[in-house]
Amino acid sequence: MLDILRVEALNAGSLMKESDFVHIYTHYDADGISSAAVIASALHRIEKPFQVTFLKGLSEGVESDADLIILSDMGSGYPDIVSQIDANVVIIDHHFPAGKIEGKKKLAHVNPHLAGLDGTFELSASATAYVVANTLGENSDLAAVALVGILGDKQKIVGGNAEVVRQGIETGSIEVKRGLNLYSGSVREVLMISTEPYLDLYNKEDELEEFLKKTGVDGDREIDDLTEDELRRLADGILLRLLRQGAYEGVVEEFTGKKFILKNELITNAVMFTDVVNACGRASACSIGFAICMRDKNYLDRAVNIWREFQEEILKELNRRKDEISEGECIRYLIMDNAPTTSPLASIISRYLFSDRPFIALNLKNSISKVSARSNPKIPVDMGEIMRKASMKVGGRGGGHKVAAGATIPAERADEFVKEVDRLCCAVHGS
Ligand SMILES: [Mn+2]
Repeated sequence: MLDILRVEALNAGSLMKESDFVHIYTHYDADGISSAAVIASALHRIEKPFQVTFLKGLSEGVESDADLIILSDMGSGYPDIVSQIDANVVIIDHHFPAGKIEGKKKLAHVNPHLAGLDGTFELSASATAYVVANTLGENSDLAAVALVGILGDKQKIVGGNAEVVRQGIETGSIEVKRGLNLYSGSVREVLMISTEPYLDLYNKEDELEEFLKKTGVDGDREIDDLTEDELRRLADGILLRLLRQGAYEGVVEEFTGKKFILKNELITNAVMFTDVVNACGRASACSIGFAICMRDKNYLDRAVNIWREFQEEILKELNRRKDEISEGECIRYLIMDNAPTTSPLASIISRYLFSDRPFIALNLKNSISKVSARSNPKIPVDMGEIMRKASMKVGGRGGGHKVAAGATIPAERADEFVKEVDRLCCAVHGS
């Protein structure tokens, strides 16, 4: 299936080979960081010098003396900006292309959408980068790094992604094991700090000890060393707790069954590696996330510390905010002032605490309010559509997917906005 990308990937590969110096611009999230690492590793192995810059978006602009600019996890949506770049350009992206690019010099545009593949769920930028990397040499071990982007973008392991993972398994860089998709570490620490699934055990020592006693699993044991029997009891305990908490049933599948082990990476637990890289990106420490994707041991401790602080910040914020959640007729909502983060909170609350209704979180900053909206497949509303309509009504902008959407609205019209979202959600329910 990935062969269909190969022609354009080969073009990208030859531009990389013929350049003297490469400047990679990439997105700051886990997919962007891991994509850059896949490309950079391949360049390093053919002794091609490179530099990496992390961006929130391409609108920040590109300025470089390099004779080859690589745009990864971005570029396809900005034909105007790309057309102005005065160097050879390689785009390695999986966002929907938004028009014709007139390159000033040579251009290779590797994007699953252009080859008839699904880039939304079935091929991440990192997996696309993996295809390009393998035109430069035997780089199949990088499938493990590509998996970080696949998981980070919450894509599915089907189609092209599945092919990348299969190659990783065949060549020994990825192993699939039966088990729970939890972080690695002591059982006690993992249960406390986990956000996927979120178990509401942070800073609740008595409850945690009670939970461990009931499940009969020693909290000091390493999760990765548990026997099948212990794992089963732990899984049962977690399931029961999730259902009592009000979690969406769909989350159960996500943490039971199989887990991916990355044999050659600094963090072998794939979900943990992904979350560490993601946390580095969100904490403006992209280069540390990049370094561990490049297997540089010197940065491992710092990366893990950033991740731990990031987790704790979310968990503390959840403990603070949980009681502030309000109810409308058909939705639940949370209005916050200058909160450090909105979207991880909204995801956790809607997935693990209140999954029966759509949920929106508003974060008021100065005159603007950022909105994160969440739903799940069991609720028959399209939050993307509702965000678009409701934000328009109050002079803002919004949109997104059915289950995850967002908006930016004028802060002084927040109450009116919440009422409109509630009304639109009720209208859907009623019909
Ligand atoms: Mn991506």
